[in-house]
Amino acid sequence: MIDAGTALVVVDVQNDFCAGGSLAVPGADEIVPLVNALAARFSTVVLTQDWHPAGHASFASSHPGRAPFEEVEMPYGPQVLWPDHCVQGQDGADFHPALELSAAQAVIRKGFHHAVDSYSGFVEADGRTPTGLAGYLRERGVGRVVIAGLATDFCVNWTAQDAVRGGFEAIVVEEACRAIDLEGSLARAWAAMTALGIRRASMAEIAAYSIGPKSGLHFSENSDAMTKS
Ligand code: VGL
Ligand code: ZN
Repeated sequence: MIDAGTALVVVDVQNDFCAGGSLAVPGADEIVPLVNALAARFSTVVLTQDWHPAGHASFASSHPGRAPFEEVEMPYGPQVLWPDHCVQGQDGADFHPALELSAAQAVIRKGFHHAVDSYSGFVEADGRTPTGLAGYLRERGVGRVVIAGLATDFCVNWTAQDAVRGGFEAIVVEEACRAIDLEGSLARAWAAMTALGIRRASMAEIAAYSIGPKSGLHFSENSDAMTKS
């Protein structure tokens, strides 16, 4: 098992982002078995859940004359408008039925303030309202997060960036994520994450870490591979 000081954060693997959902991310269902395999290696597992009230400000339907995927200016900055998705209590907001994360210890809901979106699992889009995830992890002795889920260029990206801003080391398992990729957003997301020192690890690299806690394993400086020392 990977040491308890390294948490797996599974971002938004919810029906509306998967096949048949209102904001389906291409290939999203393919990551479910990978996320399940990852989770089996971590003793600390946390999920985020996009959790919007009906009529949320991020929904195009809340902006007369606007269409999904257009951008508007909000008091906190630019906001992409989305199809209605992940409405509190509806099936679309449920986790994918094949996700086997019953051992996960916390679910952090986000995006529940009517007028403010939250791609990040740590801080809302106003840039200052915390979700509580940083405190939860810190209080549990977590210093490093490994992130998988949906969507690479939105919620995974902002969650990873805010992890670093919050003082955590962050690693993204690229194979266990899928992107929306709106007008180059995926390339921009990777550029921003890389600039912040966020590394990518493959499933194989995570598997190679399964050699017991405090094994002296570290992430190499010169590549994004985890290596044993
Ligand atoms: C997400 C768009 C809107 C995500 C959430 O999980 O990446 N994207 N809400
Ligand atoms: Zn959302």
